[in-house]
Amino acid sequence: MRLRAAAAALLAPVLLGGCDLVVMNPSGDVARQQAHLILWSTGLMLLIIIPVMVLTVLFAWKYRHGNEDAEYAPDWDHSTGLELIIWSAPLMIIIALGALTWISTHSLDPYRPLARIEPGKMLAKNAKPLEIQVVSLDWKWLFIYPEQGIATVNELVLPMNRQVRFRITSSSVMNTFYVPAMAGMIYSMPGMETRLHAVLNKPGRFDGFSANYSGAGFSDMHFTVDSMDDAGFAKWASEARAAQKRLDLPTYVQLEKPSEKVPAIRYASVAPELFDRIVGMCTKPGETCMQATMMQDGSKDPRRASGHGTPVNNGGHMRGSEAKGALLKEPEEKGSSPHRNAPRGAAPGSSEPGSQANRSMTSIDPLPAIFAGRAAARS
Ligand SMILES: [Cu+2]
Repeated sequence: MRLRAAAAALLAPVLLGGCDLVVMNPSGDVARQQAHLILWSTGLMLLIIIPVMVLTVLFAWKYRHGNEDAEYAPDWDHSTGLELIIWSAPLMIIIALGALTWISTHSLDPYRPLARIEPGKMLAKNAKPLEIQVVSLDWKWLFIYPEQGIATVNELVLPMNRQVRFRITSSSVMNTFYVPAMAGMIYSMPGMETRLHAVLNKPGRFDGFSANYSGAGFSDMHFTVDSMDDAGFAKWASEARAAQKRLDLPTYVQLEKPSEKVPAIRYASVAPELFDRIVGMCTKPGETCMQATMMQDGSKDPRRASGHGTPVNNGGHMRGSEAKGALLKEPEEKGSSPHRNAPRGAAPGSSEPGSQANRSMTSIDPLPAIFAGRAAARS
């Protein structure tokens, strides 16, 4: 028995070393910082958990029934020293965890442009990020490269060690854009745009997928992420530019239709402002873009001649217009109704033992005249 336990203890690191958890061993600087955050917070919490578990066993052993040597103190009830340890240790850990969380949620904010490419290598202030527009379709991923003028489906290629700015949206339902080796997951939502800044530091092929269930074809809604050096990326982009297919609006409307297990597709060109049209939900002919609707609604408001910023569904009811209804009436304008639960005097029975009114102690005030009249007419 003891031998088997020893063997298990010896084997554990070997067995655990075999699995390569991509989240804990990523290839992008952002995901690595997130992995460090997980390790630090786990370590900080273990500072409490491990001593508590060890002490539990220790106390149970020391004060066991059979131990005659344990000190017996039935009147003990307070120890300032113990209180100090018990309260200060978790307090310090919470403060440390809070500081760590505060700093990293701000420095790892996905909307914030990266400050560094990898540890110790700061990003030049004027270095332009590569913009990639990501659209989650049913059930495939569309990537638009505005700088290169190309687009792909289910194939994402990134130049190594260059900051990438992802602009993310969805065509129909909510998904999440997730490349575990690169950074955390970001929701893609129809009619709106979310963002992610990230970088890959190692060459290779990684997995990308959605972590938010979106229906029948969800299981095969994967894409490959290839990280290449600059020359490889340029070569790939020029190959894509030589592709047969072009992504104009009618092609996009076809592409948008639900389909499963779609192989990688490359498009040599992209309709101008396609991504903004997808966000504005106006890819089909004759549809008005949401941005335009907002401008129009905004321009109805005389105080907003610039045509900016009023919500879409606010038409016809601008701020500052007269509100109607009870909220704006004076109390005397609203009138009043009978006060049915006002305190009433003692029951008649207490002063008039034989009164007719004692027959029904549940009766309340007579009905208001208007109802009483109708009730009388009915009977
Ligand atoms: Cu949400």
